[in-house]
Amino acid sequence: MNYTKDLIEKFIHKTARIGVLGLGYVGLPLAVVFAQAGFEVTGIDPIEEKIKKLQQGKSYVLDVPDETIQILTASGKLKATSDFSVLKELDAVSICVPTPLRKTGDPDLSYILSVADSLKEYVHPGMAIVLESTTYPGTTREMILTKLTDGTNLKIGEDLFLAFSPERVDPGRADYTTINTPKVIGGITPACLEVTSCWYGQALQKVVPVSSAEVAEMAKLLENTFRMINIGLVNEMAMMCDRLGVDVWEVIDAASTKPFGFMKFQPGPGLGGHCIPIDPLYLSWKLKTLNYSTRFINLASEINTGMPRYTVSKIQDALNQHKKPINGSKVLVLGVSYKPDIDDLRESPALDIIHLLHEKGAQVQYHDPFIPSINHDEIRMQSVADLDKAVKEADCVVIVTNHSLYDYPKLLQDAKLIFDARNAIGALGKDNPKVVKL
Ligand code: SAJ
Repeated sequence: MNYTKDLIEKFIHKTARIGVLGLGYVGLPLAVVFAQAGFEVTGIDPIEEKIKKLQQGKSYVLDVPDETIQILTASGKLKATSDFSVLKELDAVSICVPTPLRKTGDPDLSYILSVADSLKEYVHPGMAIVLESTTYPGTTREMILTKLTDGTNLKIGEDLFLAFSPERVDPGRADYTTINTPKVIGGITPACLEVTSCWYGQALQKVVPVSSAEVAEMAKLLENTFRMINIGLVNEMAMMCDRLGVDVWEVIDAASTKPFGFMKFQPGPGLGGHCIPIDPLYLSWKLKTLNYSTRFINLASEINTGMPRYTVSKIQDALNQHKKPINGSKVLVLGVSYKPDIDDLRESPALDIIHLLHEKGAQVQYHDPFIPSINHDEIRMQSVADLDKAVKEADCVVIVTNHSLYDYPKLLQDAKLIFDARNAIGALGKDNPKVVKL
C-alpha cells in the first residue's frame, strides 16, 4: 500500500478523518478551521467539562463563537470526545497540548509524553501526525517519533508521517487568525513534509514548508525569543532613562518614527503570558544540555522578571513624594490579565506586583473586568465592585494592564495619585504631578 498517495488523495478529497488532540486556544480554532474546510473532525480532550460545553454548542475560547460550534456540530463536521480510542479510526492528528515550565524552570513535557503514550496505543499505518506545541528543537524526533515507532514495523515516511508546525495563535487578534497566518511545517522526512503540508494546505491559506522538524521548532523559538529579548531591551531602556531623567516613552515614540530598521516595543511592569516568558527558556534549557549558555535569553529573562520589583520600588517612591509610606497605603491595581482586553492571568506580572505590595504592607485592591477573582498562591482577591469609589479612596492607583475600556480622563480626574506602568494616560497626564510613569 502506498500510504503517501492514499493520504494525499484523502486530504485532497476531504475524506481524511481528522483529529485534534488538545482543545485549548490553539486546538479548538484549528479543529474549527479543518471542519470549515470540509473535513470531518474529532476534537479530543481529557477535560470532560470542555467536551460537554462543545456538545452543548458552547465555546470557551475567546476567538471561537458559540454559533460556529453549533453550525459545525449540527452538520456533523465537528465532534468532541474525551475517549482517546477514537484515534484508531483517524487518518491525521494535530497535537495541541500545553508545554509549560516546571517550578524548577525546566520544560514540562508531561502533556506531550502523555499524548504520545495514547497515540502509541492507536497509531496505525497510513497516519499523519503534526505536533504544534511549542518545544525545543529535537522534541518531535526524539520524543514522538521514537515513542511511536520503537518496537513496531511502522516505517517513518512510508506508513507514518510526522511533522512539527508551530502554533501562531494570538488570542483576541482579529486581523491574523488560524486560517490566514502563514503556517511553517517541517517533516521528519520529505514524504512526511509532502503529506502534512498537503493536509494543512487544504485548510490554511499559506503553508511554509521547511527542511526539517528542527527548523520548524527553532523558527517558533526565534519568533518568541526575539520578542522577549526586545521587551527586555526596552525595559532596561526604561531603567536607564529613569537614571538620566529622560521620558522613555517619548524616546521610544521618537525612535519609532524611523521607517526602517526599528520595531517598537514598550516597557512594562513585567512579562506575562504562556508564550513569551516561557518559550525562550525551552531553548536555553536545551542549549544547556549541549554546554552552551544562552546569554541574551538569560539576561533578558533576568531583566523582565525583575520588572515587578522595579515597578513596586517606583510606586514606593511616588507615594513617598506624596509623603505617604507604602506601608498602610491603599493601592488599587487596575488591570491584572497579562495583556489588555483578554481574560488570561497566566504569568501575569500583576500577581508579582500584588504580592510585593502586600509584602511592603500596602492595603491592596484590584479591578479587572476580565478577571472577577484571583486565586493564585497566597493571593485570594475579588475585583472591586465599585471602581469609582475604589479610585477615589486609593492613595495610589497603579495601571498594570491598560484595558481599553477604562475611562482614563475620568481616572485622571478622580485619582489622588496614578502610577502608570503602561503610559495609558499618555499626553493627558503631561506635567501633571499626580501622574508618575514607569
Ligand atoms: N509586552 C511588553 N512590551 C511589549 C509587548 C509585550 O511588556 O512591547 C508584554 C505584554 O504586556 C505581555 C507579554 O509581554 O505581558 C507578552 O505580550 P505579547 O504581546 O507578546 O502577547 P502574547 O504572549 O499573547 O504573545 C502572542 C505570541 N503569539 C504566539 O506565541 C503564537 C507572540 O508570538 C505574538 O507576537 C504576540 O502574541 C503578538 O504579536 O501579539
